[in-house]
Amino acid sequence: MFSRTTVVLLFLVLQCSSLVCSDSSDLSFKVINPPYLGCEREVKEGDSVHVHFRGELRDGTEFENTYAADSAYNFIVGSRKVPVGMSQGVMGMCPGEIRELSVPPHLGFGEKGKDTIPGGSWLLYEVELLQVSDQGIDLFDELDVDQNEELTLEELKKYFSIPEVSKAFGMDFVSQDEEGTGFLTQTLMNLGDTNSDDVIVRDEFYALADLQKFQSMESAETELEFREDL
Ligand SMILES: [Ca+2]
Ligand SMILES: [Ca+2]
Repeated sequence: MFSRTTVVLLFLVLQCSSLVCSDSSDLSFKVINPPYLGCEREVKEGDSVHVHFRGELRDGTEFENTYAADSAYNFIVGSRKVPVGMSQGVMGMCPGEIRELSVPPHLGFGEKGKDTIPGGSWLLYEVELLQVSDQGIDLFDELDVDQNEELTLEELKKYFSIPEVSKAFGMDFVSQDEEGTGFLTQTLMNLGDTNSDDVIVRDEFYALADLQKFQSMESAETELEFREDL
């Protein structure tokens, strides 16, 4: 007769192919629409991608729809801006391709959930890749050193030393002294901290839009005023 241990081992062997067990809680996806003809560029880690997507819970509740908002979404693959499952799910995609992703909770919003998404939820996405471009960095991830999803003034200071940012501002900007950088950091905080709680959260940061918007800061710096309580 088989011992209990043997039965358990046999069960595991049946569940696993080769050395890797197929975990039913892994991410899975299927291609709904193949890529445009002649895909020359597949998405890889660190790429900047432009997507449209719909996100639903398993009970059919829609929690996000960029088509409805007519506002395509941009993120760096691997950035903490999106759940791990979203980054994993777009890897290897080509422009024009549409995939359906089934993301388990641990690759989604975990046991805590987020906003209207309850903890422990599976996330079902339909993602359409519009564009992929070369590597970028997610500035929020770069600045949020302690990864608490809030940027303090201290963390924000590093903003102007990030090469991509200094480049956008030009060499004159890089040569700003400490006092000047401090002033600009505070200006950035004032612009981004829309609820005035002295930290910038991810949504506030992205709402500051792209670097182009900041390029006018240097010339506008004399026109901007500090908040009254400073
Ligand atoms: Ca932080
Ligand atoms: Ca804030």
